[in-house]
Amino acid sequence: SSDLFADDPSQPAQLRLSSEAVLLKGFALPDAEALLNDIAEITQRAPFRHMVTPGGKSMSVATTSCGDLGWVSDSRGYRYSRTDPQSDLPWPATPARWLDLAARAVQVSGLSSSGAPDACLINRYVPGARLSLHQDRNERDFGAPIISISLGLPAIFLWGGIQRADRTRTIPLEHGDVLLWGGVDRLRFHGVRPVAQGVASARDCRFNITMRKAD
Ligand code: MD3
Ligand code: FE
Repeated sequence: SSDLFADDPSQPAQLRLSSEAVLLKGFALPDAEALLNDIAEITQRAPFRHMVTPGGKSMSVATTSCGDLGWVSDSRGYRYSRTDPQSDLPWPATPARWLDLAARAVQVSGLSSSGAPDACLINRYVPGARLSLHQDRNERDFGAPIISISLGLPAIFLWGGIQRADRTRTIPLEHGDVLLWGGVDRLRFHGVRPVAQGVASARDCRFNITMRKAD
């Protein structure tokens, strides 16, 4: 990977992980407090919950959504839904600042995009929570990159290949990092190692926002 702005300390590091995956270190830092406030507001109407996988296991990561489409899982499988199954109400609207941040990140990354995200999944990791290796393949539109924003406690991200058995790279993700991936990198297996406890007085959990064009 190469640091495209290595000579310019005023620019955040931009690391190309592969041909269509880009990590923007600290890109969301100026918006981080506002993003956390937005999450607190969204989760008053659509609380975090532990979805059950089709295999019948409750996820250690708690999830909720905002936008036209929310990601849901139950015994029938994974899918996108226009309503929150807990309330039968539409998901809260995506804050304008999130869409603005997504558009700026796409522009800086240089990745091509078929349109704005319509689905925002919010994941909450308490210490010990993890996300096992998986592919994201429930979206109909593979022409737009997924944009992920990491907030709170750091985590080790696992970045694999197109086959589950392909070897994985480990990538540290920190508060304020933005990761984008699309195209040929869209179907890579990926996961998150169990999140470690923070040091005293630091944040007590990790949040990840993923914005996708699902429809
Ligand atoms: C997908 N979330 O919600 S996002 C998920 O940190 C999810 O909460 C993780 O995987 C999280 O489905 C990771 C970042 C990410 C990075 C690279 C990928 C997802 C990726 C590469 C290919 C496919
Ligand atoms: Fe994923």
